[in-house]
This record gives sequence, structure tokens and C-alpha cells, in this order.
Amino acid sequence: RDLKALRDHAQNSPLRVIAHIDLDAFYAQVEMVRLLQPPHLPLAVQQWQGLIAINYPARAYGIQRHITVKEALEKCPELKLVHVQTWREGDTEPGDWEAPEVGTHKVSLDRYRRESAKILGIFRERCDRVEKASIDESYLDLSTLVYEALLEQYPQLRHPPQDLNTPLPPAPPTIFDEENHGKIIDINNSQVEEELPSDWSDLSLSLAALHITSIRNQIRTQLGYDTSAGIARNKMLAKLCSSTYKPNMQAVLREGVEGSFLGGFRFTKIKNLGGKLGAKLVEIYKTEQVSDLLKVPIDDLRAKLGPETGAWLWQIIRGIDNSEVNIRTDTKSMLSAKNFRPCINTTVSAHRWLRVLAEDLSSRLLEDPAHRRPKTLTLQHKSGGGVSKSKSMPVSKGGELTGEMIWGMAVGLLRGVEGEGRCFPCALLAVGLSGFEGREEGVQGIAGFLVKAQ
Ligand code: TTP
Ligand code: CA
Ligand code: CA
Repeated sequence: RDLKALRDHAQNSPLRVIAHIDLDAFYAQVEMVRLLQPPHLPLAVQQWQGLIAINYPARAYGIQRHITVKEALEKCPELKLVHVQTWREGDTEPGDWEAPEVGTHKVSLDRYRRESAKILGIFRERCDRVEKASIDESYLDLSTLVYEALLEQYPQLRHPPQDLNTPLPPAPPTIFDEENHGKIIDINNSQVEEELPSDWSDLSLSLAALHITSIRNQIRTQLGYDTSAGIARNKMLAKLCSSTYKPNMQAVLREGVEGSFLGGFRFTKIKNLGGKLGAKLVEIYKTEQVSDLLKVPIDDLRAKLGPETGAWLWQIIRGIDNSEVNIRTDTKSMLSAKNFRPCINTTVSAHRWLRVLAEDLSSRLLEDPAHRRPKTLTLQHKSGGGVSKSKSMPVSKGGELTGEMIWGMAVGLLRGVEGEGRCFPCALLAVGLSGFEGREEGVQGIAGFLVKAQ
């Protein structure tokens, strides 16, 4: 039954394995590779006067995100600084400008999105169920891979008995070693490197870990990037694992140690507990530690948080998470915006900025692996007095949606705003695309084909 559930990538199989992979200091690595910087030199990526990505050599100087450029250079005078690419008003391509300013430029993330798409391409080549979670992280459901590897390596599993409740045969021993599997998190949250009394779930983890090592090696040889990964029973645990031994390392969480592993965390590190709900918990229970919440009975959680949230929380802090790896590219909308401080005052200037927003959107559309098309285009406008307006129009069907076409539509909508008066001074312009539809199924089909064809 467990094997069958694994084959069907069901959430309840004890053999299920999920990996979470996150790029180390992502934007900084992209710049290091592009500029052929030796890996040991400190480098940080700058946006205006703040730092948004800091490589690990620079972190050794105590440089952290959101300190200013000036403070960083005091800590490390030889720090190499790279400013993110920007568009100048009216530009159709982003560039690497010497000293861009927030008043005359807009940040472009194209370079990082392009690298992100290459990385995702490798994940999809090597795994049939991938969820992109952000620009530099993804979840991989390794059920299919593990199922196929188990059947190949252990022929005794190939012929399931009639009665699905028949236990699996005794599992052969699993030997984890750091070089091939990464670090193994055991009960005391320290590492073990010995033969363990193992069962089939350990074998699943071990096979998955080998596969993730191989994927991470491929990312390094093909693209030059270091990654960190977590390998565990579900998404929540995999994500917590991936940051345990950062950078350039993966961690495996064995069955049965979830409780002690989680007990060491502050619950604000857990997804959905970082925000309001987390703050409410701190207020009610006067603690930030998972270990303290583990002592609270389920009825108390339900009474204080509501039946559903209470039950969900009770499970999540015990490492139970049945959420699926969502393989759909679920971009439902895209927005490109520019705040103006000071306000802009002319139609010419507004048109030039709309061009930048339009080009930004069209390059992001090109990177959508499913080449989906939006149904609606929306223009948002905010006046100097803070009044917001928004106007929409349908996007006609047809070929590629170019920057020029998006621009044309946005200019048309702006004319409508101008017609109603009070267009200037203008404090914000934004162009949005929504109602994406189209060829998802086809893309997933191709991904599946690639895995089989290996
Ligand atoms: P993170 O994964 O949060 O951080 P990181 O990859 O730089 O470093 P780590 O090794 O700790 O994972 O974010 C990924 C990228 O997103 C980061 O390189 C830059 C960008 N980013 C911002 O622009 N602003 C932010 O506030 C954060 C958190 C990230
Ligand atoms: Ca990262
Ligand atoms: Ca990240």
C-alpha cells in the first residue's frame, strides 16, 4: 500500500520524499559568475544605497542585508559592489549604469530571472514534479524517481501481493555518507555517519539524497552556482532542512526525528507563522519556541485559534504537512510599477515610463515556460494628491505580445485617465497583466517526456 501510494505521489505514503533547493546568495552568485570573480572574494549586490544580496565571503566581515553601502565598505574596504541593472526613463533595454538613481531609473531583475529560468529548467529535466517557490527556490517531489529506483534496485518489490496490507519485506541496511548524501540530521540534531537500523523510508531518503546531490552537481558544472537543499518527508520540513547547513550543503531529515528537530526552532521560521498568526501566538502563549507550543493540548489551540487553525498548527509543529508540490506555473498576474518621487508632470515623461514598464512585462512574458497569454491589461495611476485610478482593457488574441504592443495599450488607457482630468502631477504608474491562460498541460507533458527519455 505504501509503495502504491508512492507511485501515485500520494501525500500519505511514509516513503514520500520532498526536496527544497535554495540558491546561496543568489543575486551575488549570478554577478560572481558573470564577472568571473574568484569565489573567495567578497561581493555584494546593491540596489540604490542598500544591499540586497551578500556572498558568503562578504558575510564573514559581518556584512548583512539592508546595511548601507557606506557601512559595508567600512567593514570591508575591498568589497566588490555591483548595482542591479536598471532601466532609464524611456529605455527599451535595462543596462548596467554607473550611478543609477531612484528618481530616474527603475530596477530590472531580468538577469536574475533568466538565470532562475535556467536553473528551473534543470530541475524540470531531472524531476517530473517541480514547484517554483520563488526566484531562487523550488520544491521537488521525488516520489516517481524514488519509486522507480526502488523497483530497479530491489526486484523483490516488483510483484506486489494481492493483499495490499502485506508488510514490505525487511529493508536492506542504508548507509549514509556525507559526501554522497549530505549531512544527516539525527535525534540530537547532530550528524551520524554509521550504519543505521533502517527501514524502507531511510532507503527512500537515501535514493532521493543521491539524486539531489547529482542535480546540485549539474547546476554547479553547467551554470556555476552553489545551492543548499533539504530532503525530508514533506515541504515544510524540507524547507527548514535546506537552511540548516547553508551554504553549499544538503541535509537529510530521517523519519522519527521531526519532533526534536522542530523543537529547536522558533515557530516564526515556519511558513505561515511568520506574520500575523505568529504574532498572535506569541501574545497568547508568551513564547516563540516550537518546543513550548508542543506542550499545549490540541483543544486549547482550537479554542484559542479556531478549530481549523488550531488543528493545523497542532500538526505543523509536529512535522505533519500534507501540502502538495504544486506543479502548475500559477502566475495569475504580473505587475510592473514605478513610484515617482518627485512626481512627474508631463505626458511625454509618462509615455517614456510606460515604455519601460511595457518592456519589463514583455521580457517577463518571454520567460514564462508555458508561453501563456494574459486576457486583460490594466493601467494603475496615482495622482500627486494620492487618488488612485485603474483602467483595464482586453488583450487581443494572436502572436507574441511585444513591449511595443503593451506600450500602445497602456498609452491608450492613460489617454482615458487624462480625459478625466487630474492626470498630473502623477505619483505612480503601473501596468498589470492578468487572466493568464493556455498551454500548461503541454508543458508538463514535455517535462514528463524528458524524464523518461534520460
Ligand atoms: P534569499 O534566498 O532570501 O537570500 P540569498 O539567496 O541572497 O542568500 P541565502 O544564501 O541566505 O539564501 O533571497 C534570494 C534573492 O532575492 C537574493 O539574492 C536577493 C533577492 N532579495 C531581495 O532583493 N530583497 C530581499 O529583501 C530578499 C530577502 C531577497
Ligand atoms: Ca537563497
Ligand atoms: Ca530564497
